[in-house]
Amino acid sequence: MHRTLRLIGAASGVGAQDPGCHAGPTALHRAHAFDDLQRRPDLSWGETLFPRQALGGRVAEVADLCQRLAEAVRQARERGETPVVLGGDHSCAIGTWSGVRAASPAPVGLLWLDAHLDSHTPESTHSGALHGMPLACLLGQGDRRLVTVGGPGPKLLPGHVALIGVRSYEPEEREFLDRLGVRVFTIDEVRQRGLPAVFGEALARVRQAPGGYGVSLDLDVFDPREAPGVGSPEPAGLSQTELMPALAGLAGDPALLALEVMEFNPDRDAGGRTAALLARLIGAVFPRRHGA
Ligand code: NNH
Ligand code: MN
Ligand code: MN
Ligand code: MN
Repeated sequence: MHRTLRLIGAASGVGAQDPGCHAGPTALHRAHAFDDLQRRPDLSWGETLFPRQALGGRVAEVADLCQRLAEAVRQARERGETPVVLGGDHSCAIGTWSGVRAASPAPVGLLWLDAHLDSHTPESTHSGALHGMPLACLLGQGDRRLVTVGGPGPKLLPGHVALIGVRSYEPEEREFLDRLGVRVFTIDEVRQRGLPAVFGEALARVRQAPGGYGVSLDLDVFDPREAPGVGSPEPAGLSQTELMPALAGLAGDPALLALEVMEFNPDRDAGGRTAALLARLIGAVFPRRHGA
């Protein structure tokens, strides 16, 4: 199938305790690892959105950025483009998937690849960090200003969501997801069954959504030895050898609506390895067609 890719930067750091991911999109735009991608005729780098110091504190700031991101993503989808959102801390997922949902006539699914669950509410969070809450917001729970970004919530239905690679979470967020019936594939389950089996099952679930599905990839799903440039490194993650073939299997799937790759922190990216991994990842999911 023919796609036109639209890269959109979301330069948020305010959603995390360590704000280093705010520099992610700008660093990628300049990175040599991105040169080949940016020469592709089927890809354009659209806007990079920066936070504005909104009156009302961090929630207002994240809500404002997500509102603008949702609008950019919705417009890209309505032009028939495939948005590829680059972060930025993971709180921006609220904007990406609210925008995808707004452009879709039917419910959409979401595959969430992350070391974490990102499913806290303001009541359950231990850290207070908003990048620990976006999935709960998309499922309709959390601060009203975030739940209603780009339209009324919930943006996702629990049966259309699956997480893979999880290995660090607090009990309250796990209880929240279990109560809703969201499927969580922990790294232990991946180790027992192998990634191909787990990935296939997760994909089958999110593909049940009638409107298509998206992928939200938090770079900390990878092992930090391979992807050191992330906001919150967690040991014992997935290897590229495991995850890249699974992601390459999505290439050409017309039901895939958008991709986001979040939590890139250039300050921690020794040798530019994570930027290079990210460029390869986009190329794997969206290979350039011959003659295109
Ligand atoms: N669960 C933790 C919190 O709520 C960690 C969130 N950090 C992430 N999420 N990087 O992907 O603060
Ligand atoms: Mn994470
Ligand atoms: Mn804690
Ligand atoms: Mn995350």
